[in-house]
Amino acid sequence: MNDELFQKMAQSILDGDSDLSAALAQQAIDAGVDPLEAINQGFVKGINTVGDSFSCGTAFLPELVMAGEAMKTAVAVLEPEMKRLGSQRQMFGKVVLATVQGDIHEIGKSLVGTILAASGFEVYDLGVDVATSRIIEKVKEVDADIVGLSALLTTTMVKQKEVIDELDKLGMRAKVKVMVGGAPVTREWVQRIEADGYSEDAIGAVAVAKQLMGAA
Ligand code: B1M
Repeated sequence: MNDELFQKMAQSILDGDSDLSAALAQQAIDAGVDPLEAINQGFVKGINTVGDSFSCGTAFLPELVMAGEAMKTAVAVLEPEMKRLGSQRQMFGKVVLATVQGDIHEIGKSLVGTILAASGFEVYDLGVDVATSRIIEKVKEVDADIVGLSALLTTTMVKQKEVIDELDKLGMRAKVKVMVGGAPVTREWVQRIEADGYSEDAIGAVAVAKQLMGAA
């Protein structure tokens, strides 16, 4: 039913057209389309195609940048609606969230943060390219229950392990659960670094976070 809208959404990302992606996001809200469905069935299809073209050498960095901007703009329009739909009183715990050091990919991490916040978690989003020391500092400051670490590059995944090792060294590992994610993260990697939880997507991240809090 919304196929045509979803196709236009994907195309707006392929074209790197932020004005259009924002307008289509608003159109989805006005039509009562679930914002997460709009992201997954529409905009994400576009960004994945751009990513594939980039890895084959048929798209270049400017296209990747413009597609990323168009995606970010669309998600920003949908964000208040996601929060509104998920708004609830029960609180599950505190999450410190970051994209690890050396990595500036923010869209997936921010989406995870928005959905967690809408699902009853108190989220402290430190942003992108965040040093391990800064993450640990924030965990101590807010007495976090969970640390959420996003990594989109095979070269930055090691920073997820660095945070776990540091928590271990400081004797905080038993108290603070670590959840990891990002496109290159696999179950095998999760086991290897002994993270407590992993999810492929934002909805799954909520289920995992609830499990880690013993609430699922
Ligand atoms: Co970059 N990039 N990028 N990029 N980029 C990838 C990741 C890449 C796979 C593209 C490719 O080659 N096919 C590739 C990585 C290869 C690798 O290491 N395996 C790549 C590369 C190489 C690079 C640069 C090195 C390019 C260059 O400069 N030569 C550079 C690195 C810069 C750096 O970080 N130091 C770079 C830069 C960029 C832009 C800045 C241009 C832009 C980001 C813009 C922004 O974020 N503001 C960008 C983009 C847009 C991408 C792709 C196309 C899309 C990423 C995205 O936003 N996806 C990406 C290819 C791809 O993934 N298809 C690519 C949509 C988002 C909703 O999904 O982020 O996967 P995702 O998040 C999901 C799940 O992974 C999961 O839930 C999210 C929601 O469903 N998830 C979690 C994520 N974090 C989680 C945390 C959790 C749980 C689940 O718990 C805590």
